[in-house]
Amino acid sequence: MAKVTEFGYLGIGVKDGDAWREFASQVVGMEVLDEGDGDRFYLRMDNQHHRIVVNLHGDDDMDFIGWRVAGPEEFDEMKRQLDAAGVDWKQADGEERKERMVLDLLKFKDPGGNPTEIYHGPRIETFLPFHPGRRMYGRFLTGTGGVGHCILRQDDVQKAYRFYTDVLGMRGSVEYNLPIPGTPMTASPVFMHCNDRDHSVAFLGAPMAKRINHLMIEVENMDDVGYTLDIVRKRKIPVAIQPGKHSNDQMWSFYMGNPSGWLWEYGWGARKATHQSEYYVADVWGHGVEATGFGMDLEMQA
Ligand code: MBD
Ligand code: FE
Repeated sequence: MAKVTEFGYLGIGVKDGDAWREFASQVVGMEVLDEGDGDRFYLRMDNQHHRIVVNLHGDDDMDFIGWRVAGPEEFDEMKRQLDAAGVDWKQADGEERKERMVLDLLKFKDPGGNPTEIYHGPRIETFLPFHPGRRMYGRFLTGTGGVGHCILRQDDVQKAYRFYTDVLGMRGSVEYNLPIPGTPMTASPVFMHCNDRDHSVAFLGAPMAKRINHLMIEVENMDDVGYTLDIVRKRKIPVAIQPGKHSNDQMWSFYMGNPSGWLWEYGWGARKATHQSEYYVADVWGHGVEATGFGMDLEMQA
């Protein structure tokens, strides 16, 4: 069975391109590449041409997510897996491959309706070292763990779980059972991994206003989390989740509102995927809810 190997890129649609340029480079530290046909710009995090495409005049939501496979054989095998699952996928043409800067590419929608792409062969530009948009102590931690992780909308989490395991070759499970205060209900989000990153995608199991709830990016040096938080506080950017440590990836992280009104999680120090299922009822420490309305209003403290 072919398996996806990393969450390799993300496309987002934005209304305020200038605000996004400023946010991505001066708040987050990414490198802005002003290429494209004037309808988009790119964000670089490492030696891959880009990790994020920012499409202008968008709807302030995710446009597409790209999952990498190892090479041409796995790419063909993935087509057979999609066919066997009855997925309506489309082979990209040369123009689309050029735009994504990959050797080959196909597109479909996941069970939640999220535009999803499988590709192999990203454009790696080691001759052009990553240059952060502002000062950083270290670098973004991508590598074999890909961009980071995100939470995507699914109407039926069980169906999504089956699709991401049986068709895309990922593994995962429910990792938290969190009591929802004032109700007899429990929130049971599902986390999926495809490499040593603890999770590359997760599903909340609760209604979501947007296709994406948050993108997590990781840095190599803990001081970059603090340095970024200081910038966020100085600029009065909303902090939806205060610094804290998750139980599953054991990462120090906080969540800030981006110019499109969804969240970016900024973290350091995650442990590697355990590759065995576990569940938790609380986070290790912190992660108190601060700014509400970003779809992350549930306290995760014991
Ligand atoms: C995460 O990265 C996360 O975003 C949540 C809500 C819980 C555990 C890990
Ligand atoms: Fe997260």
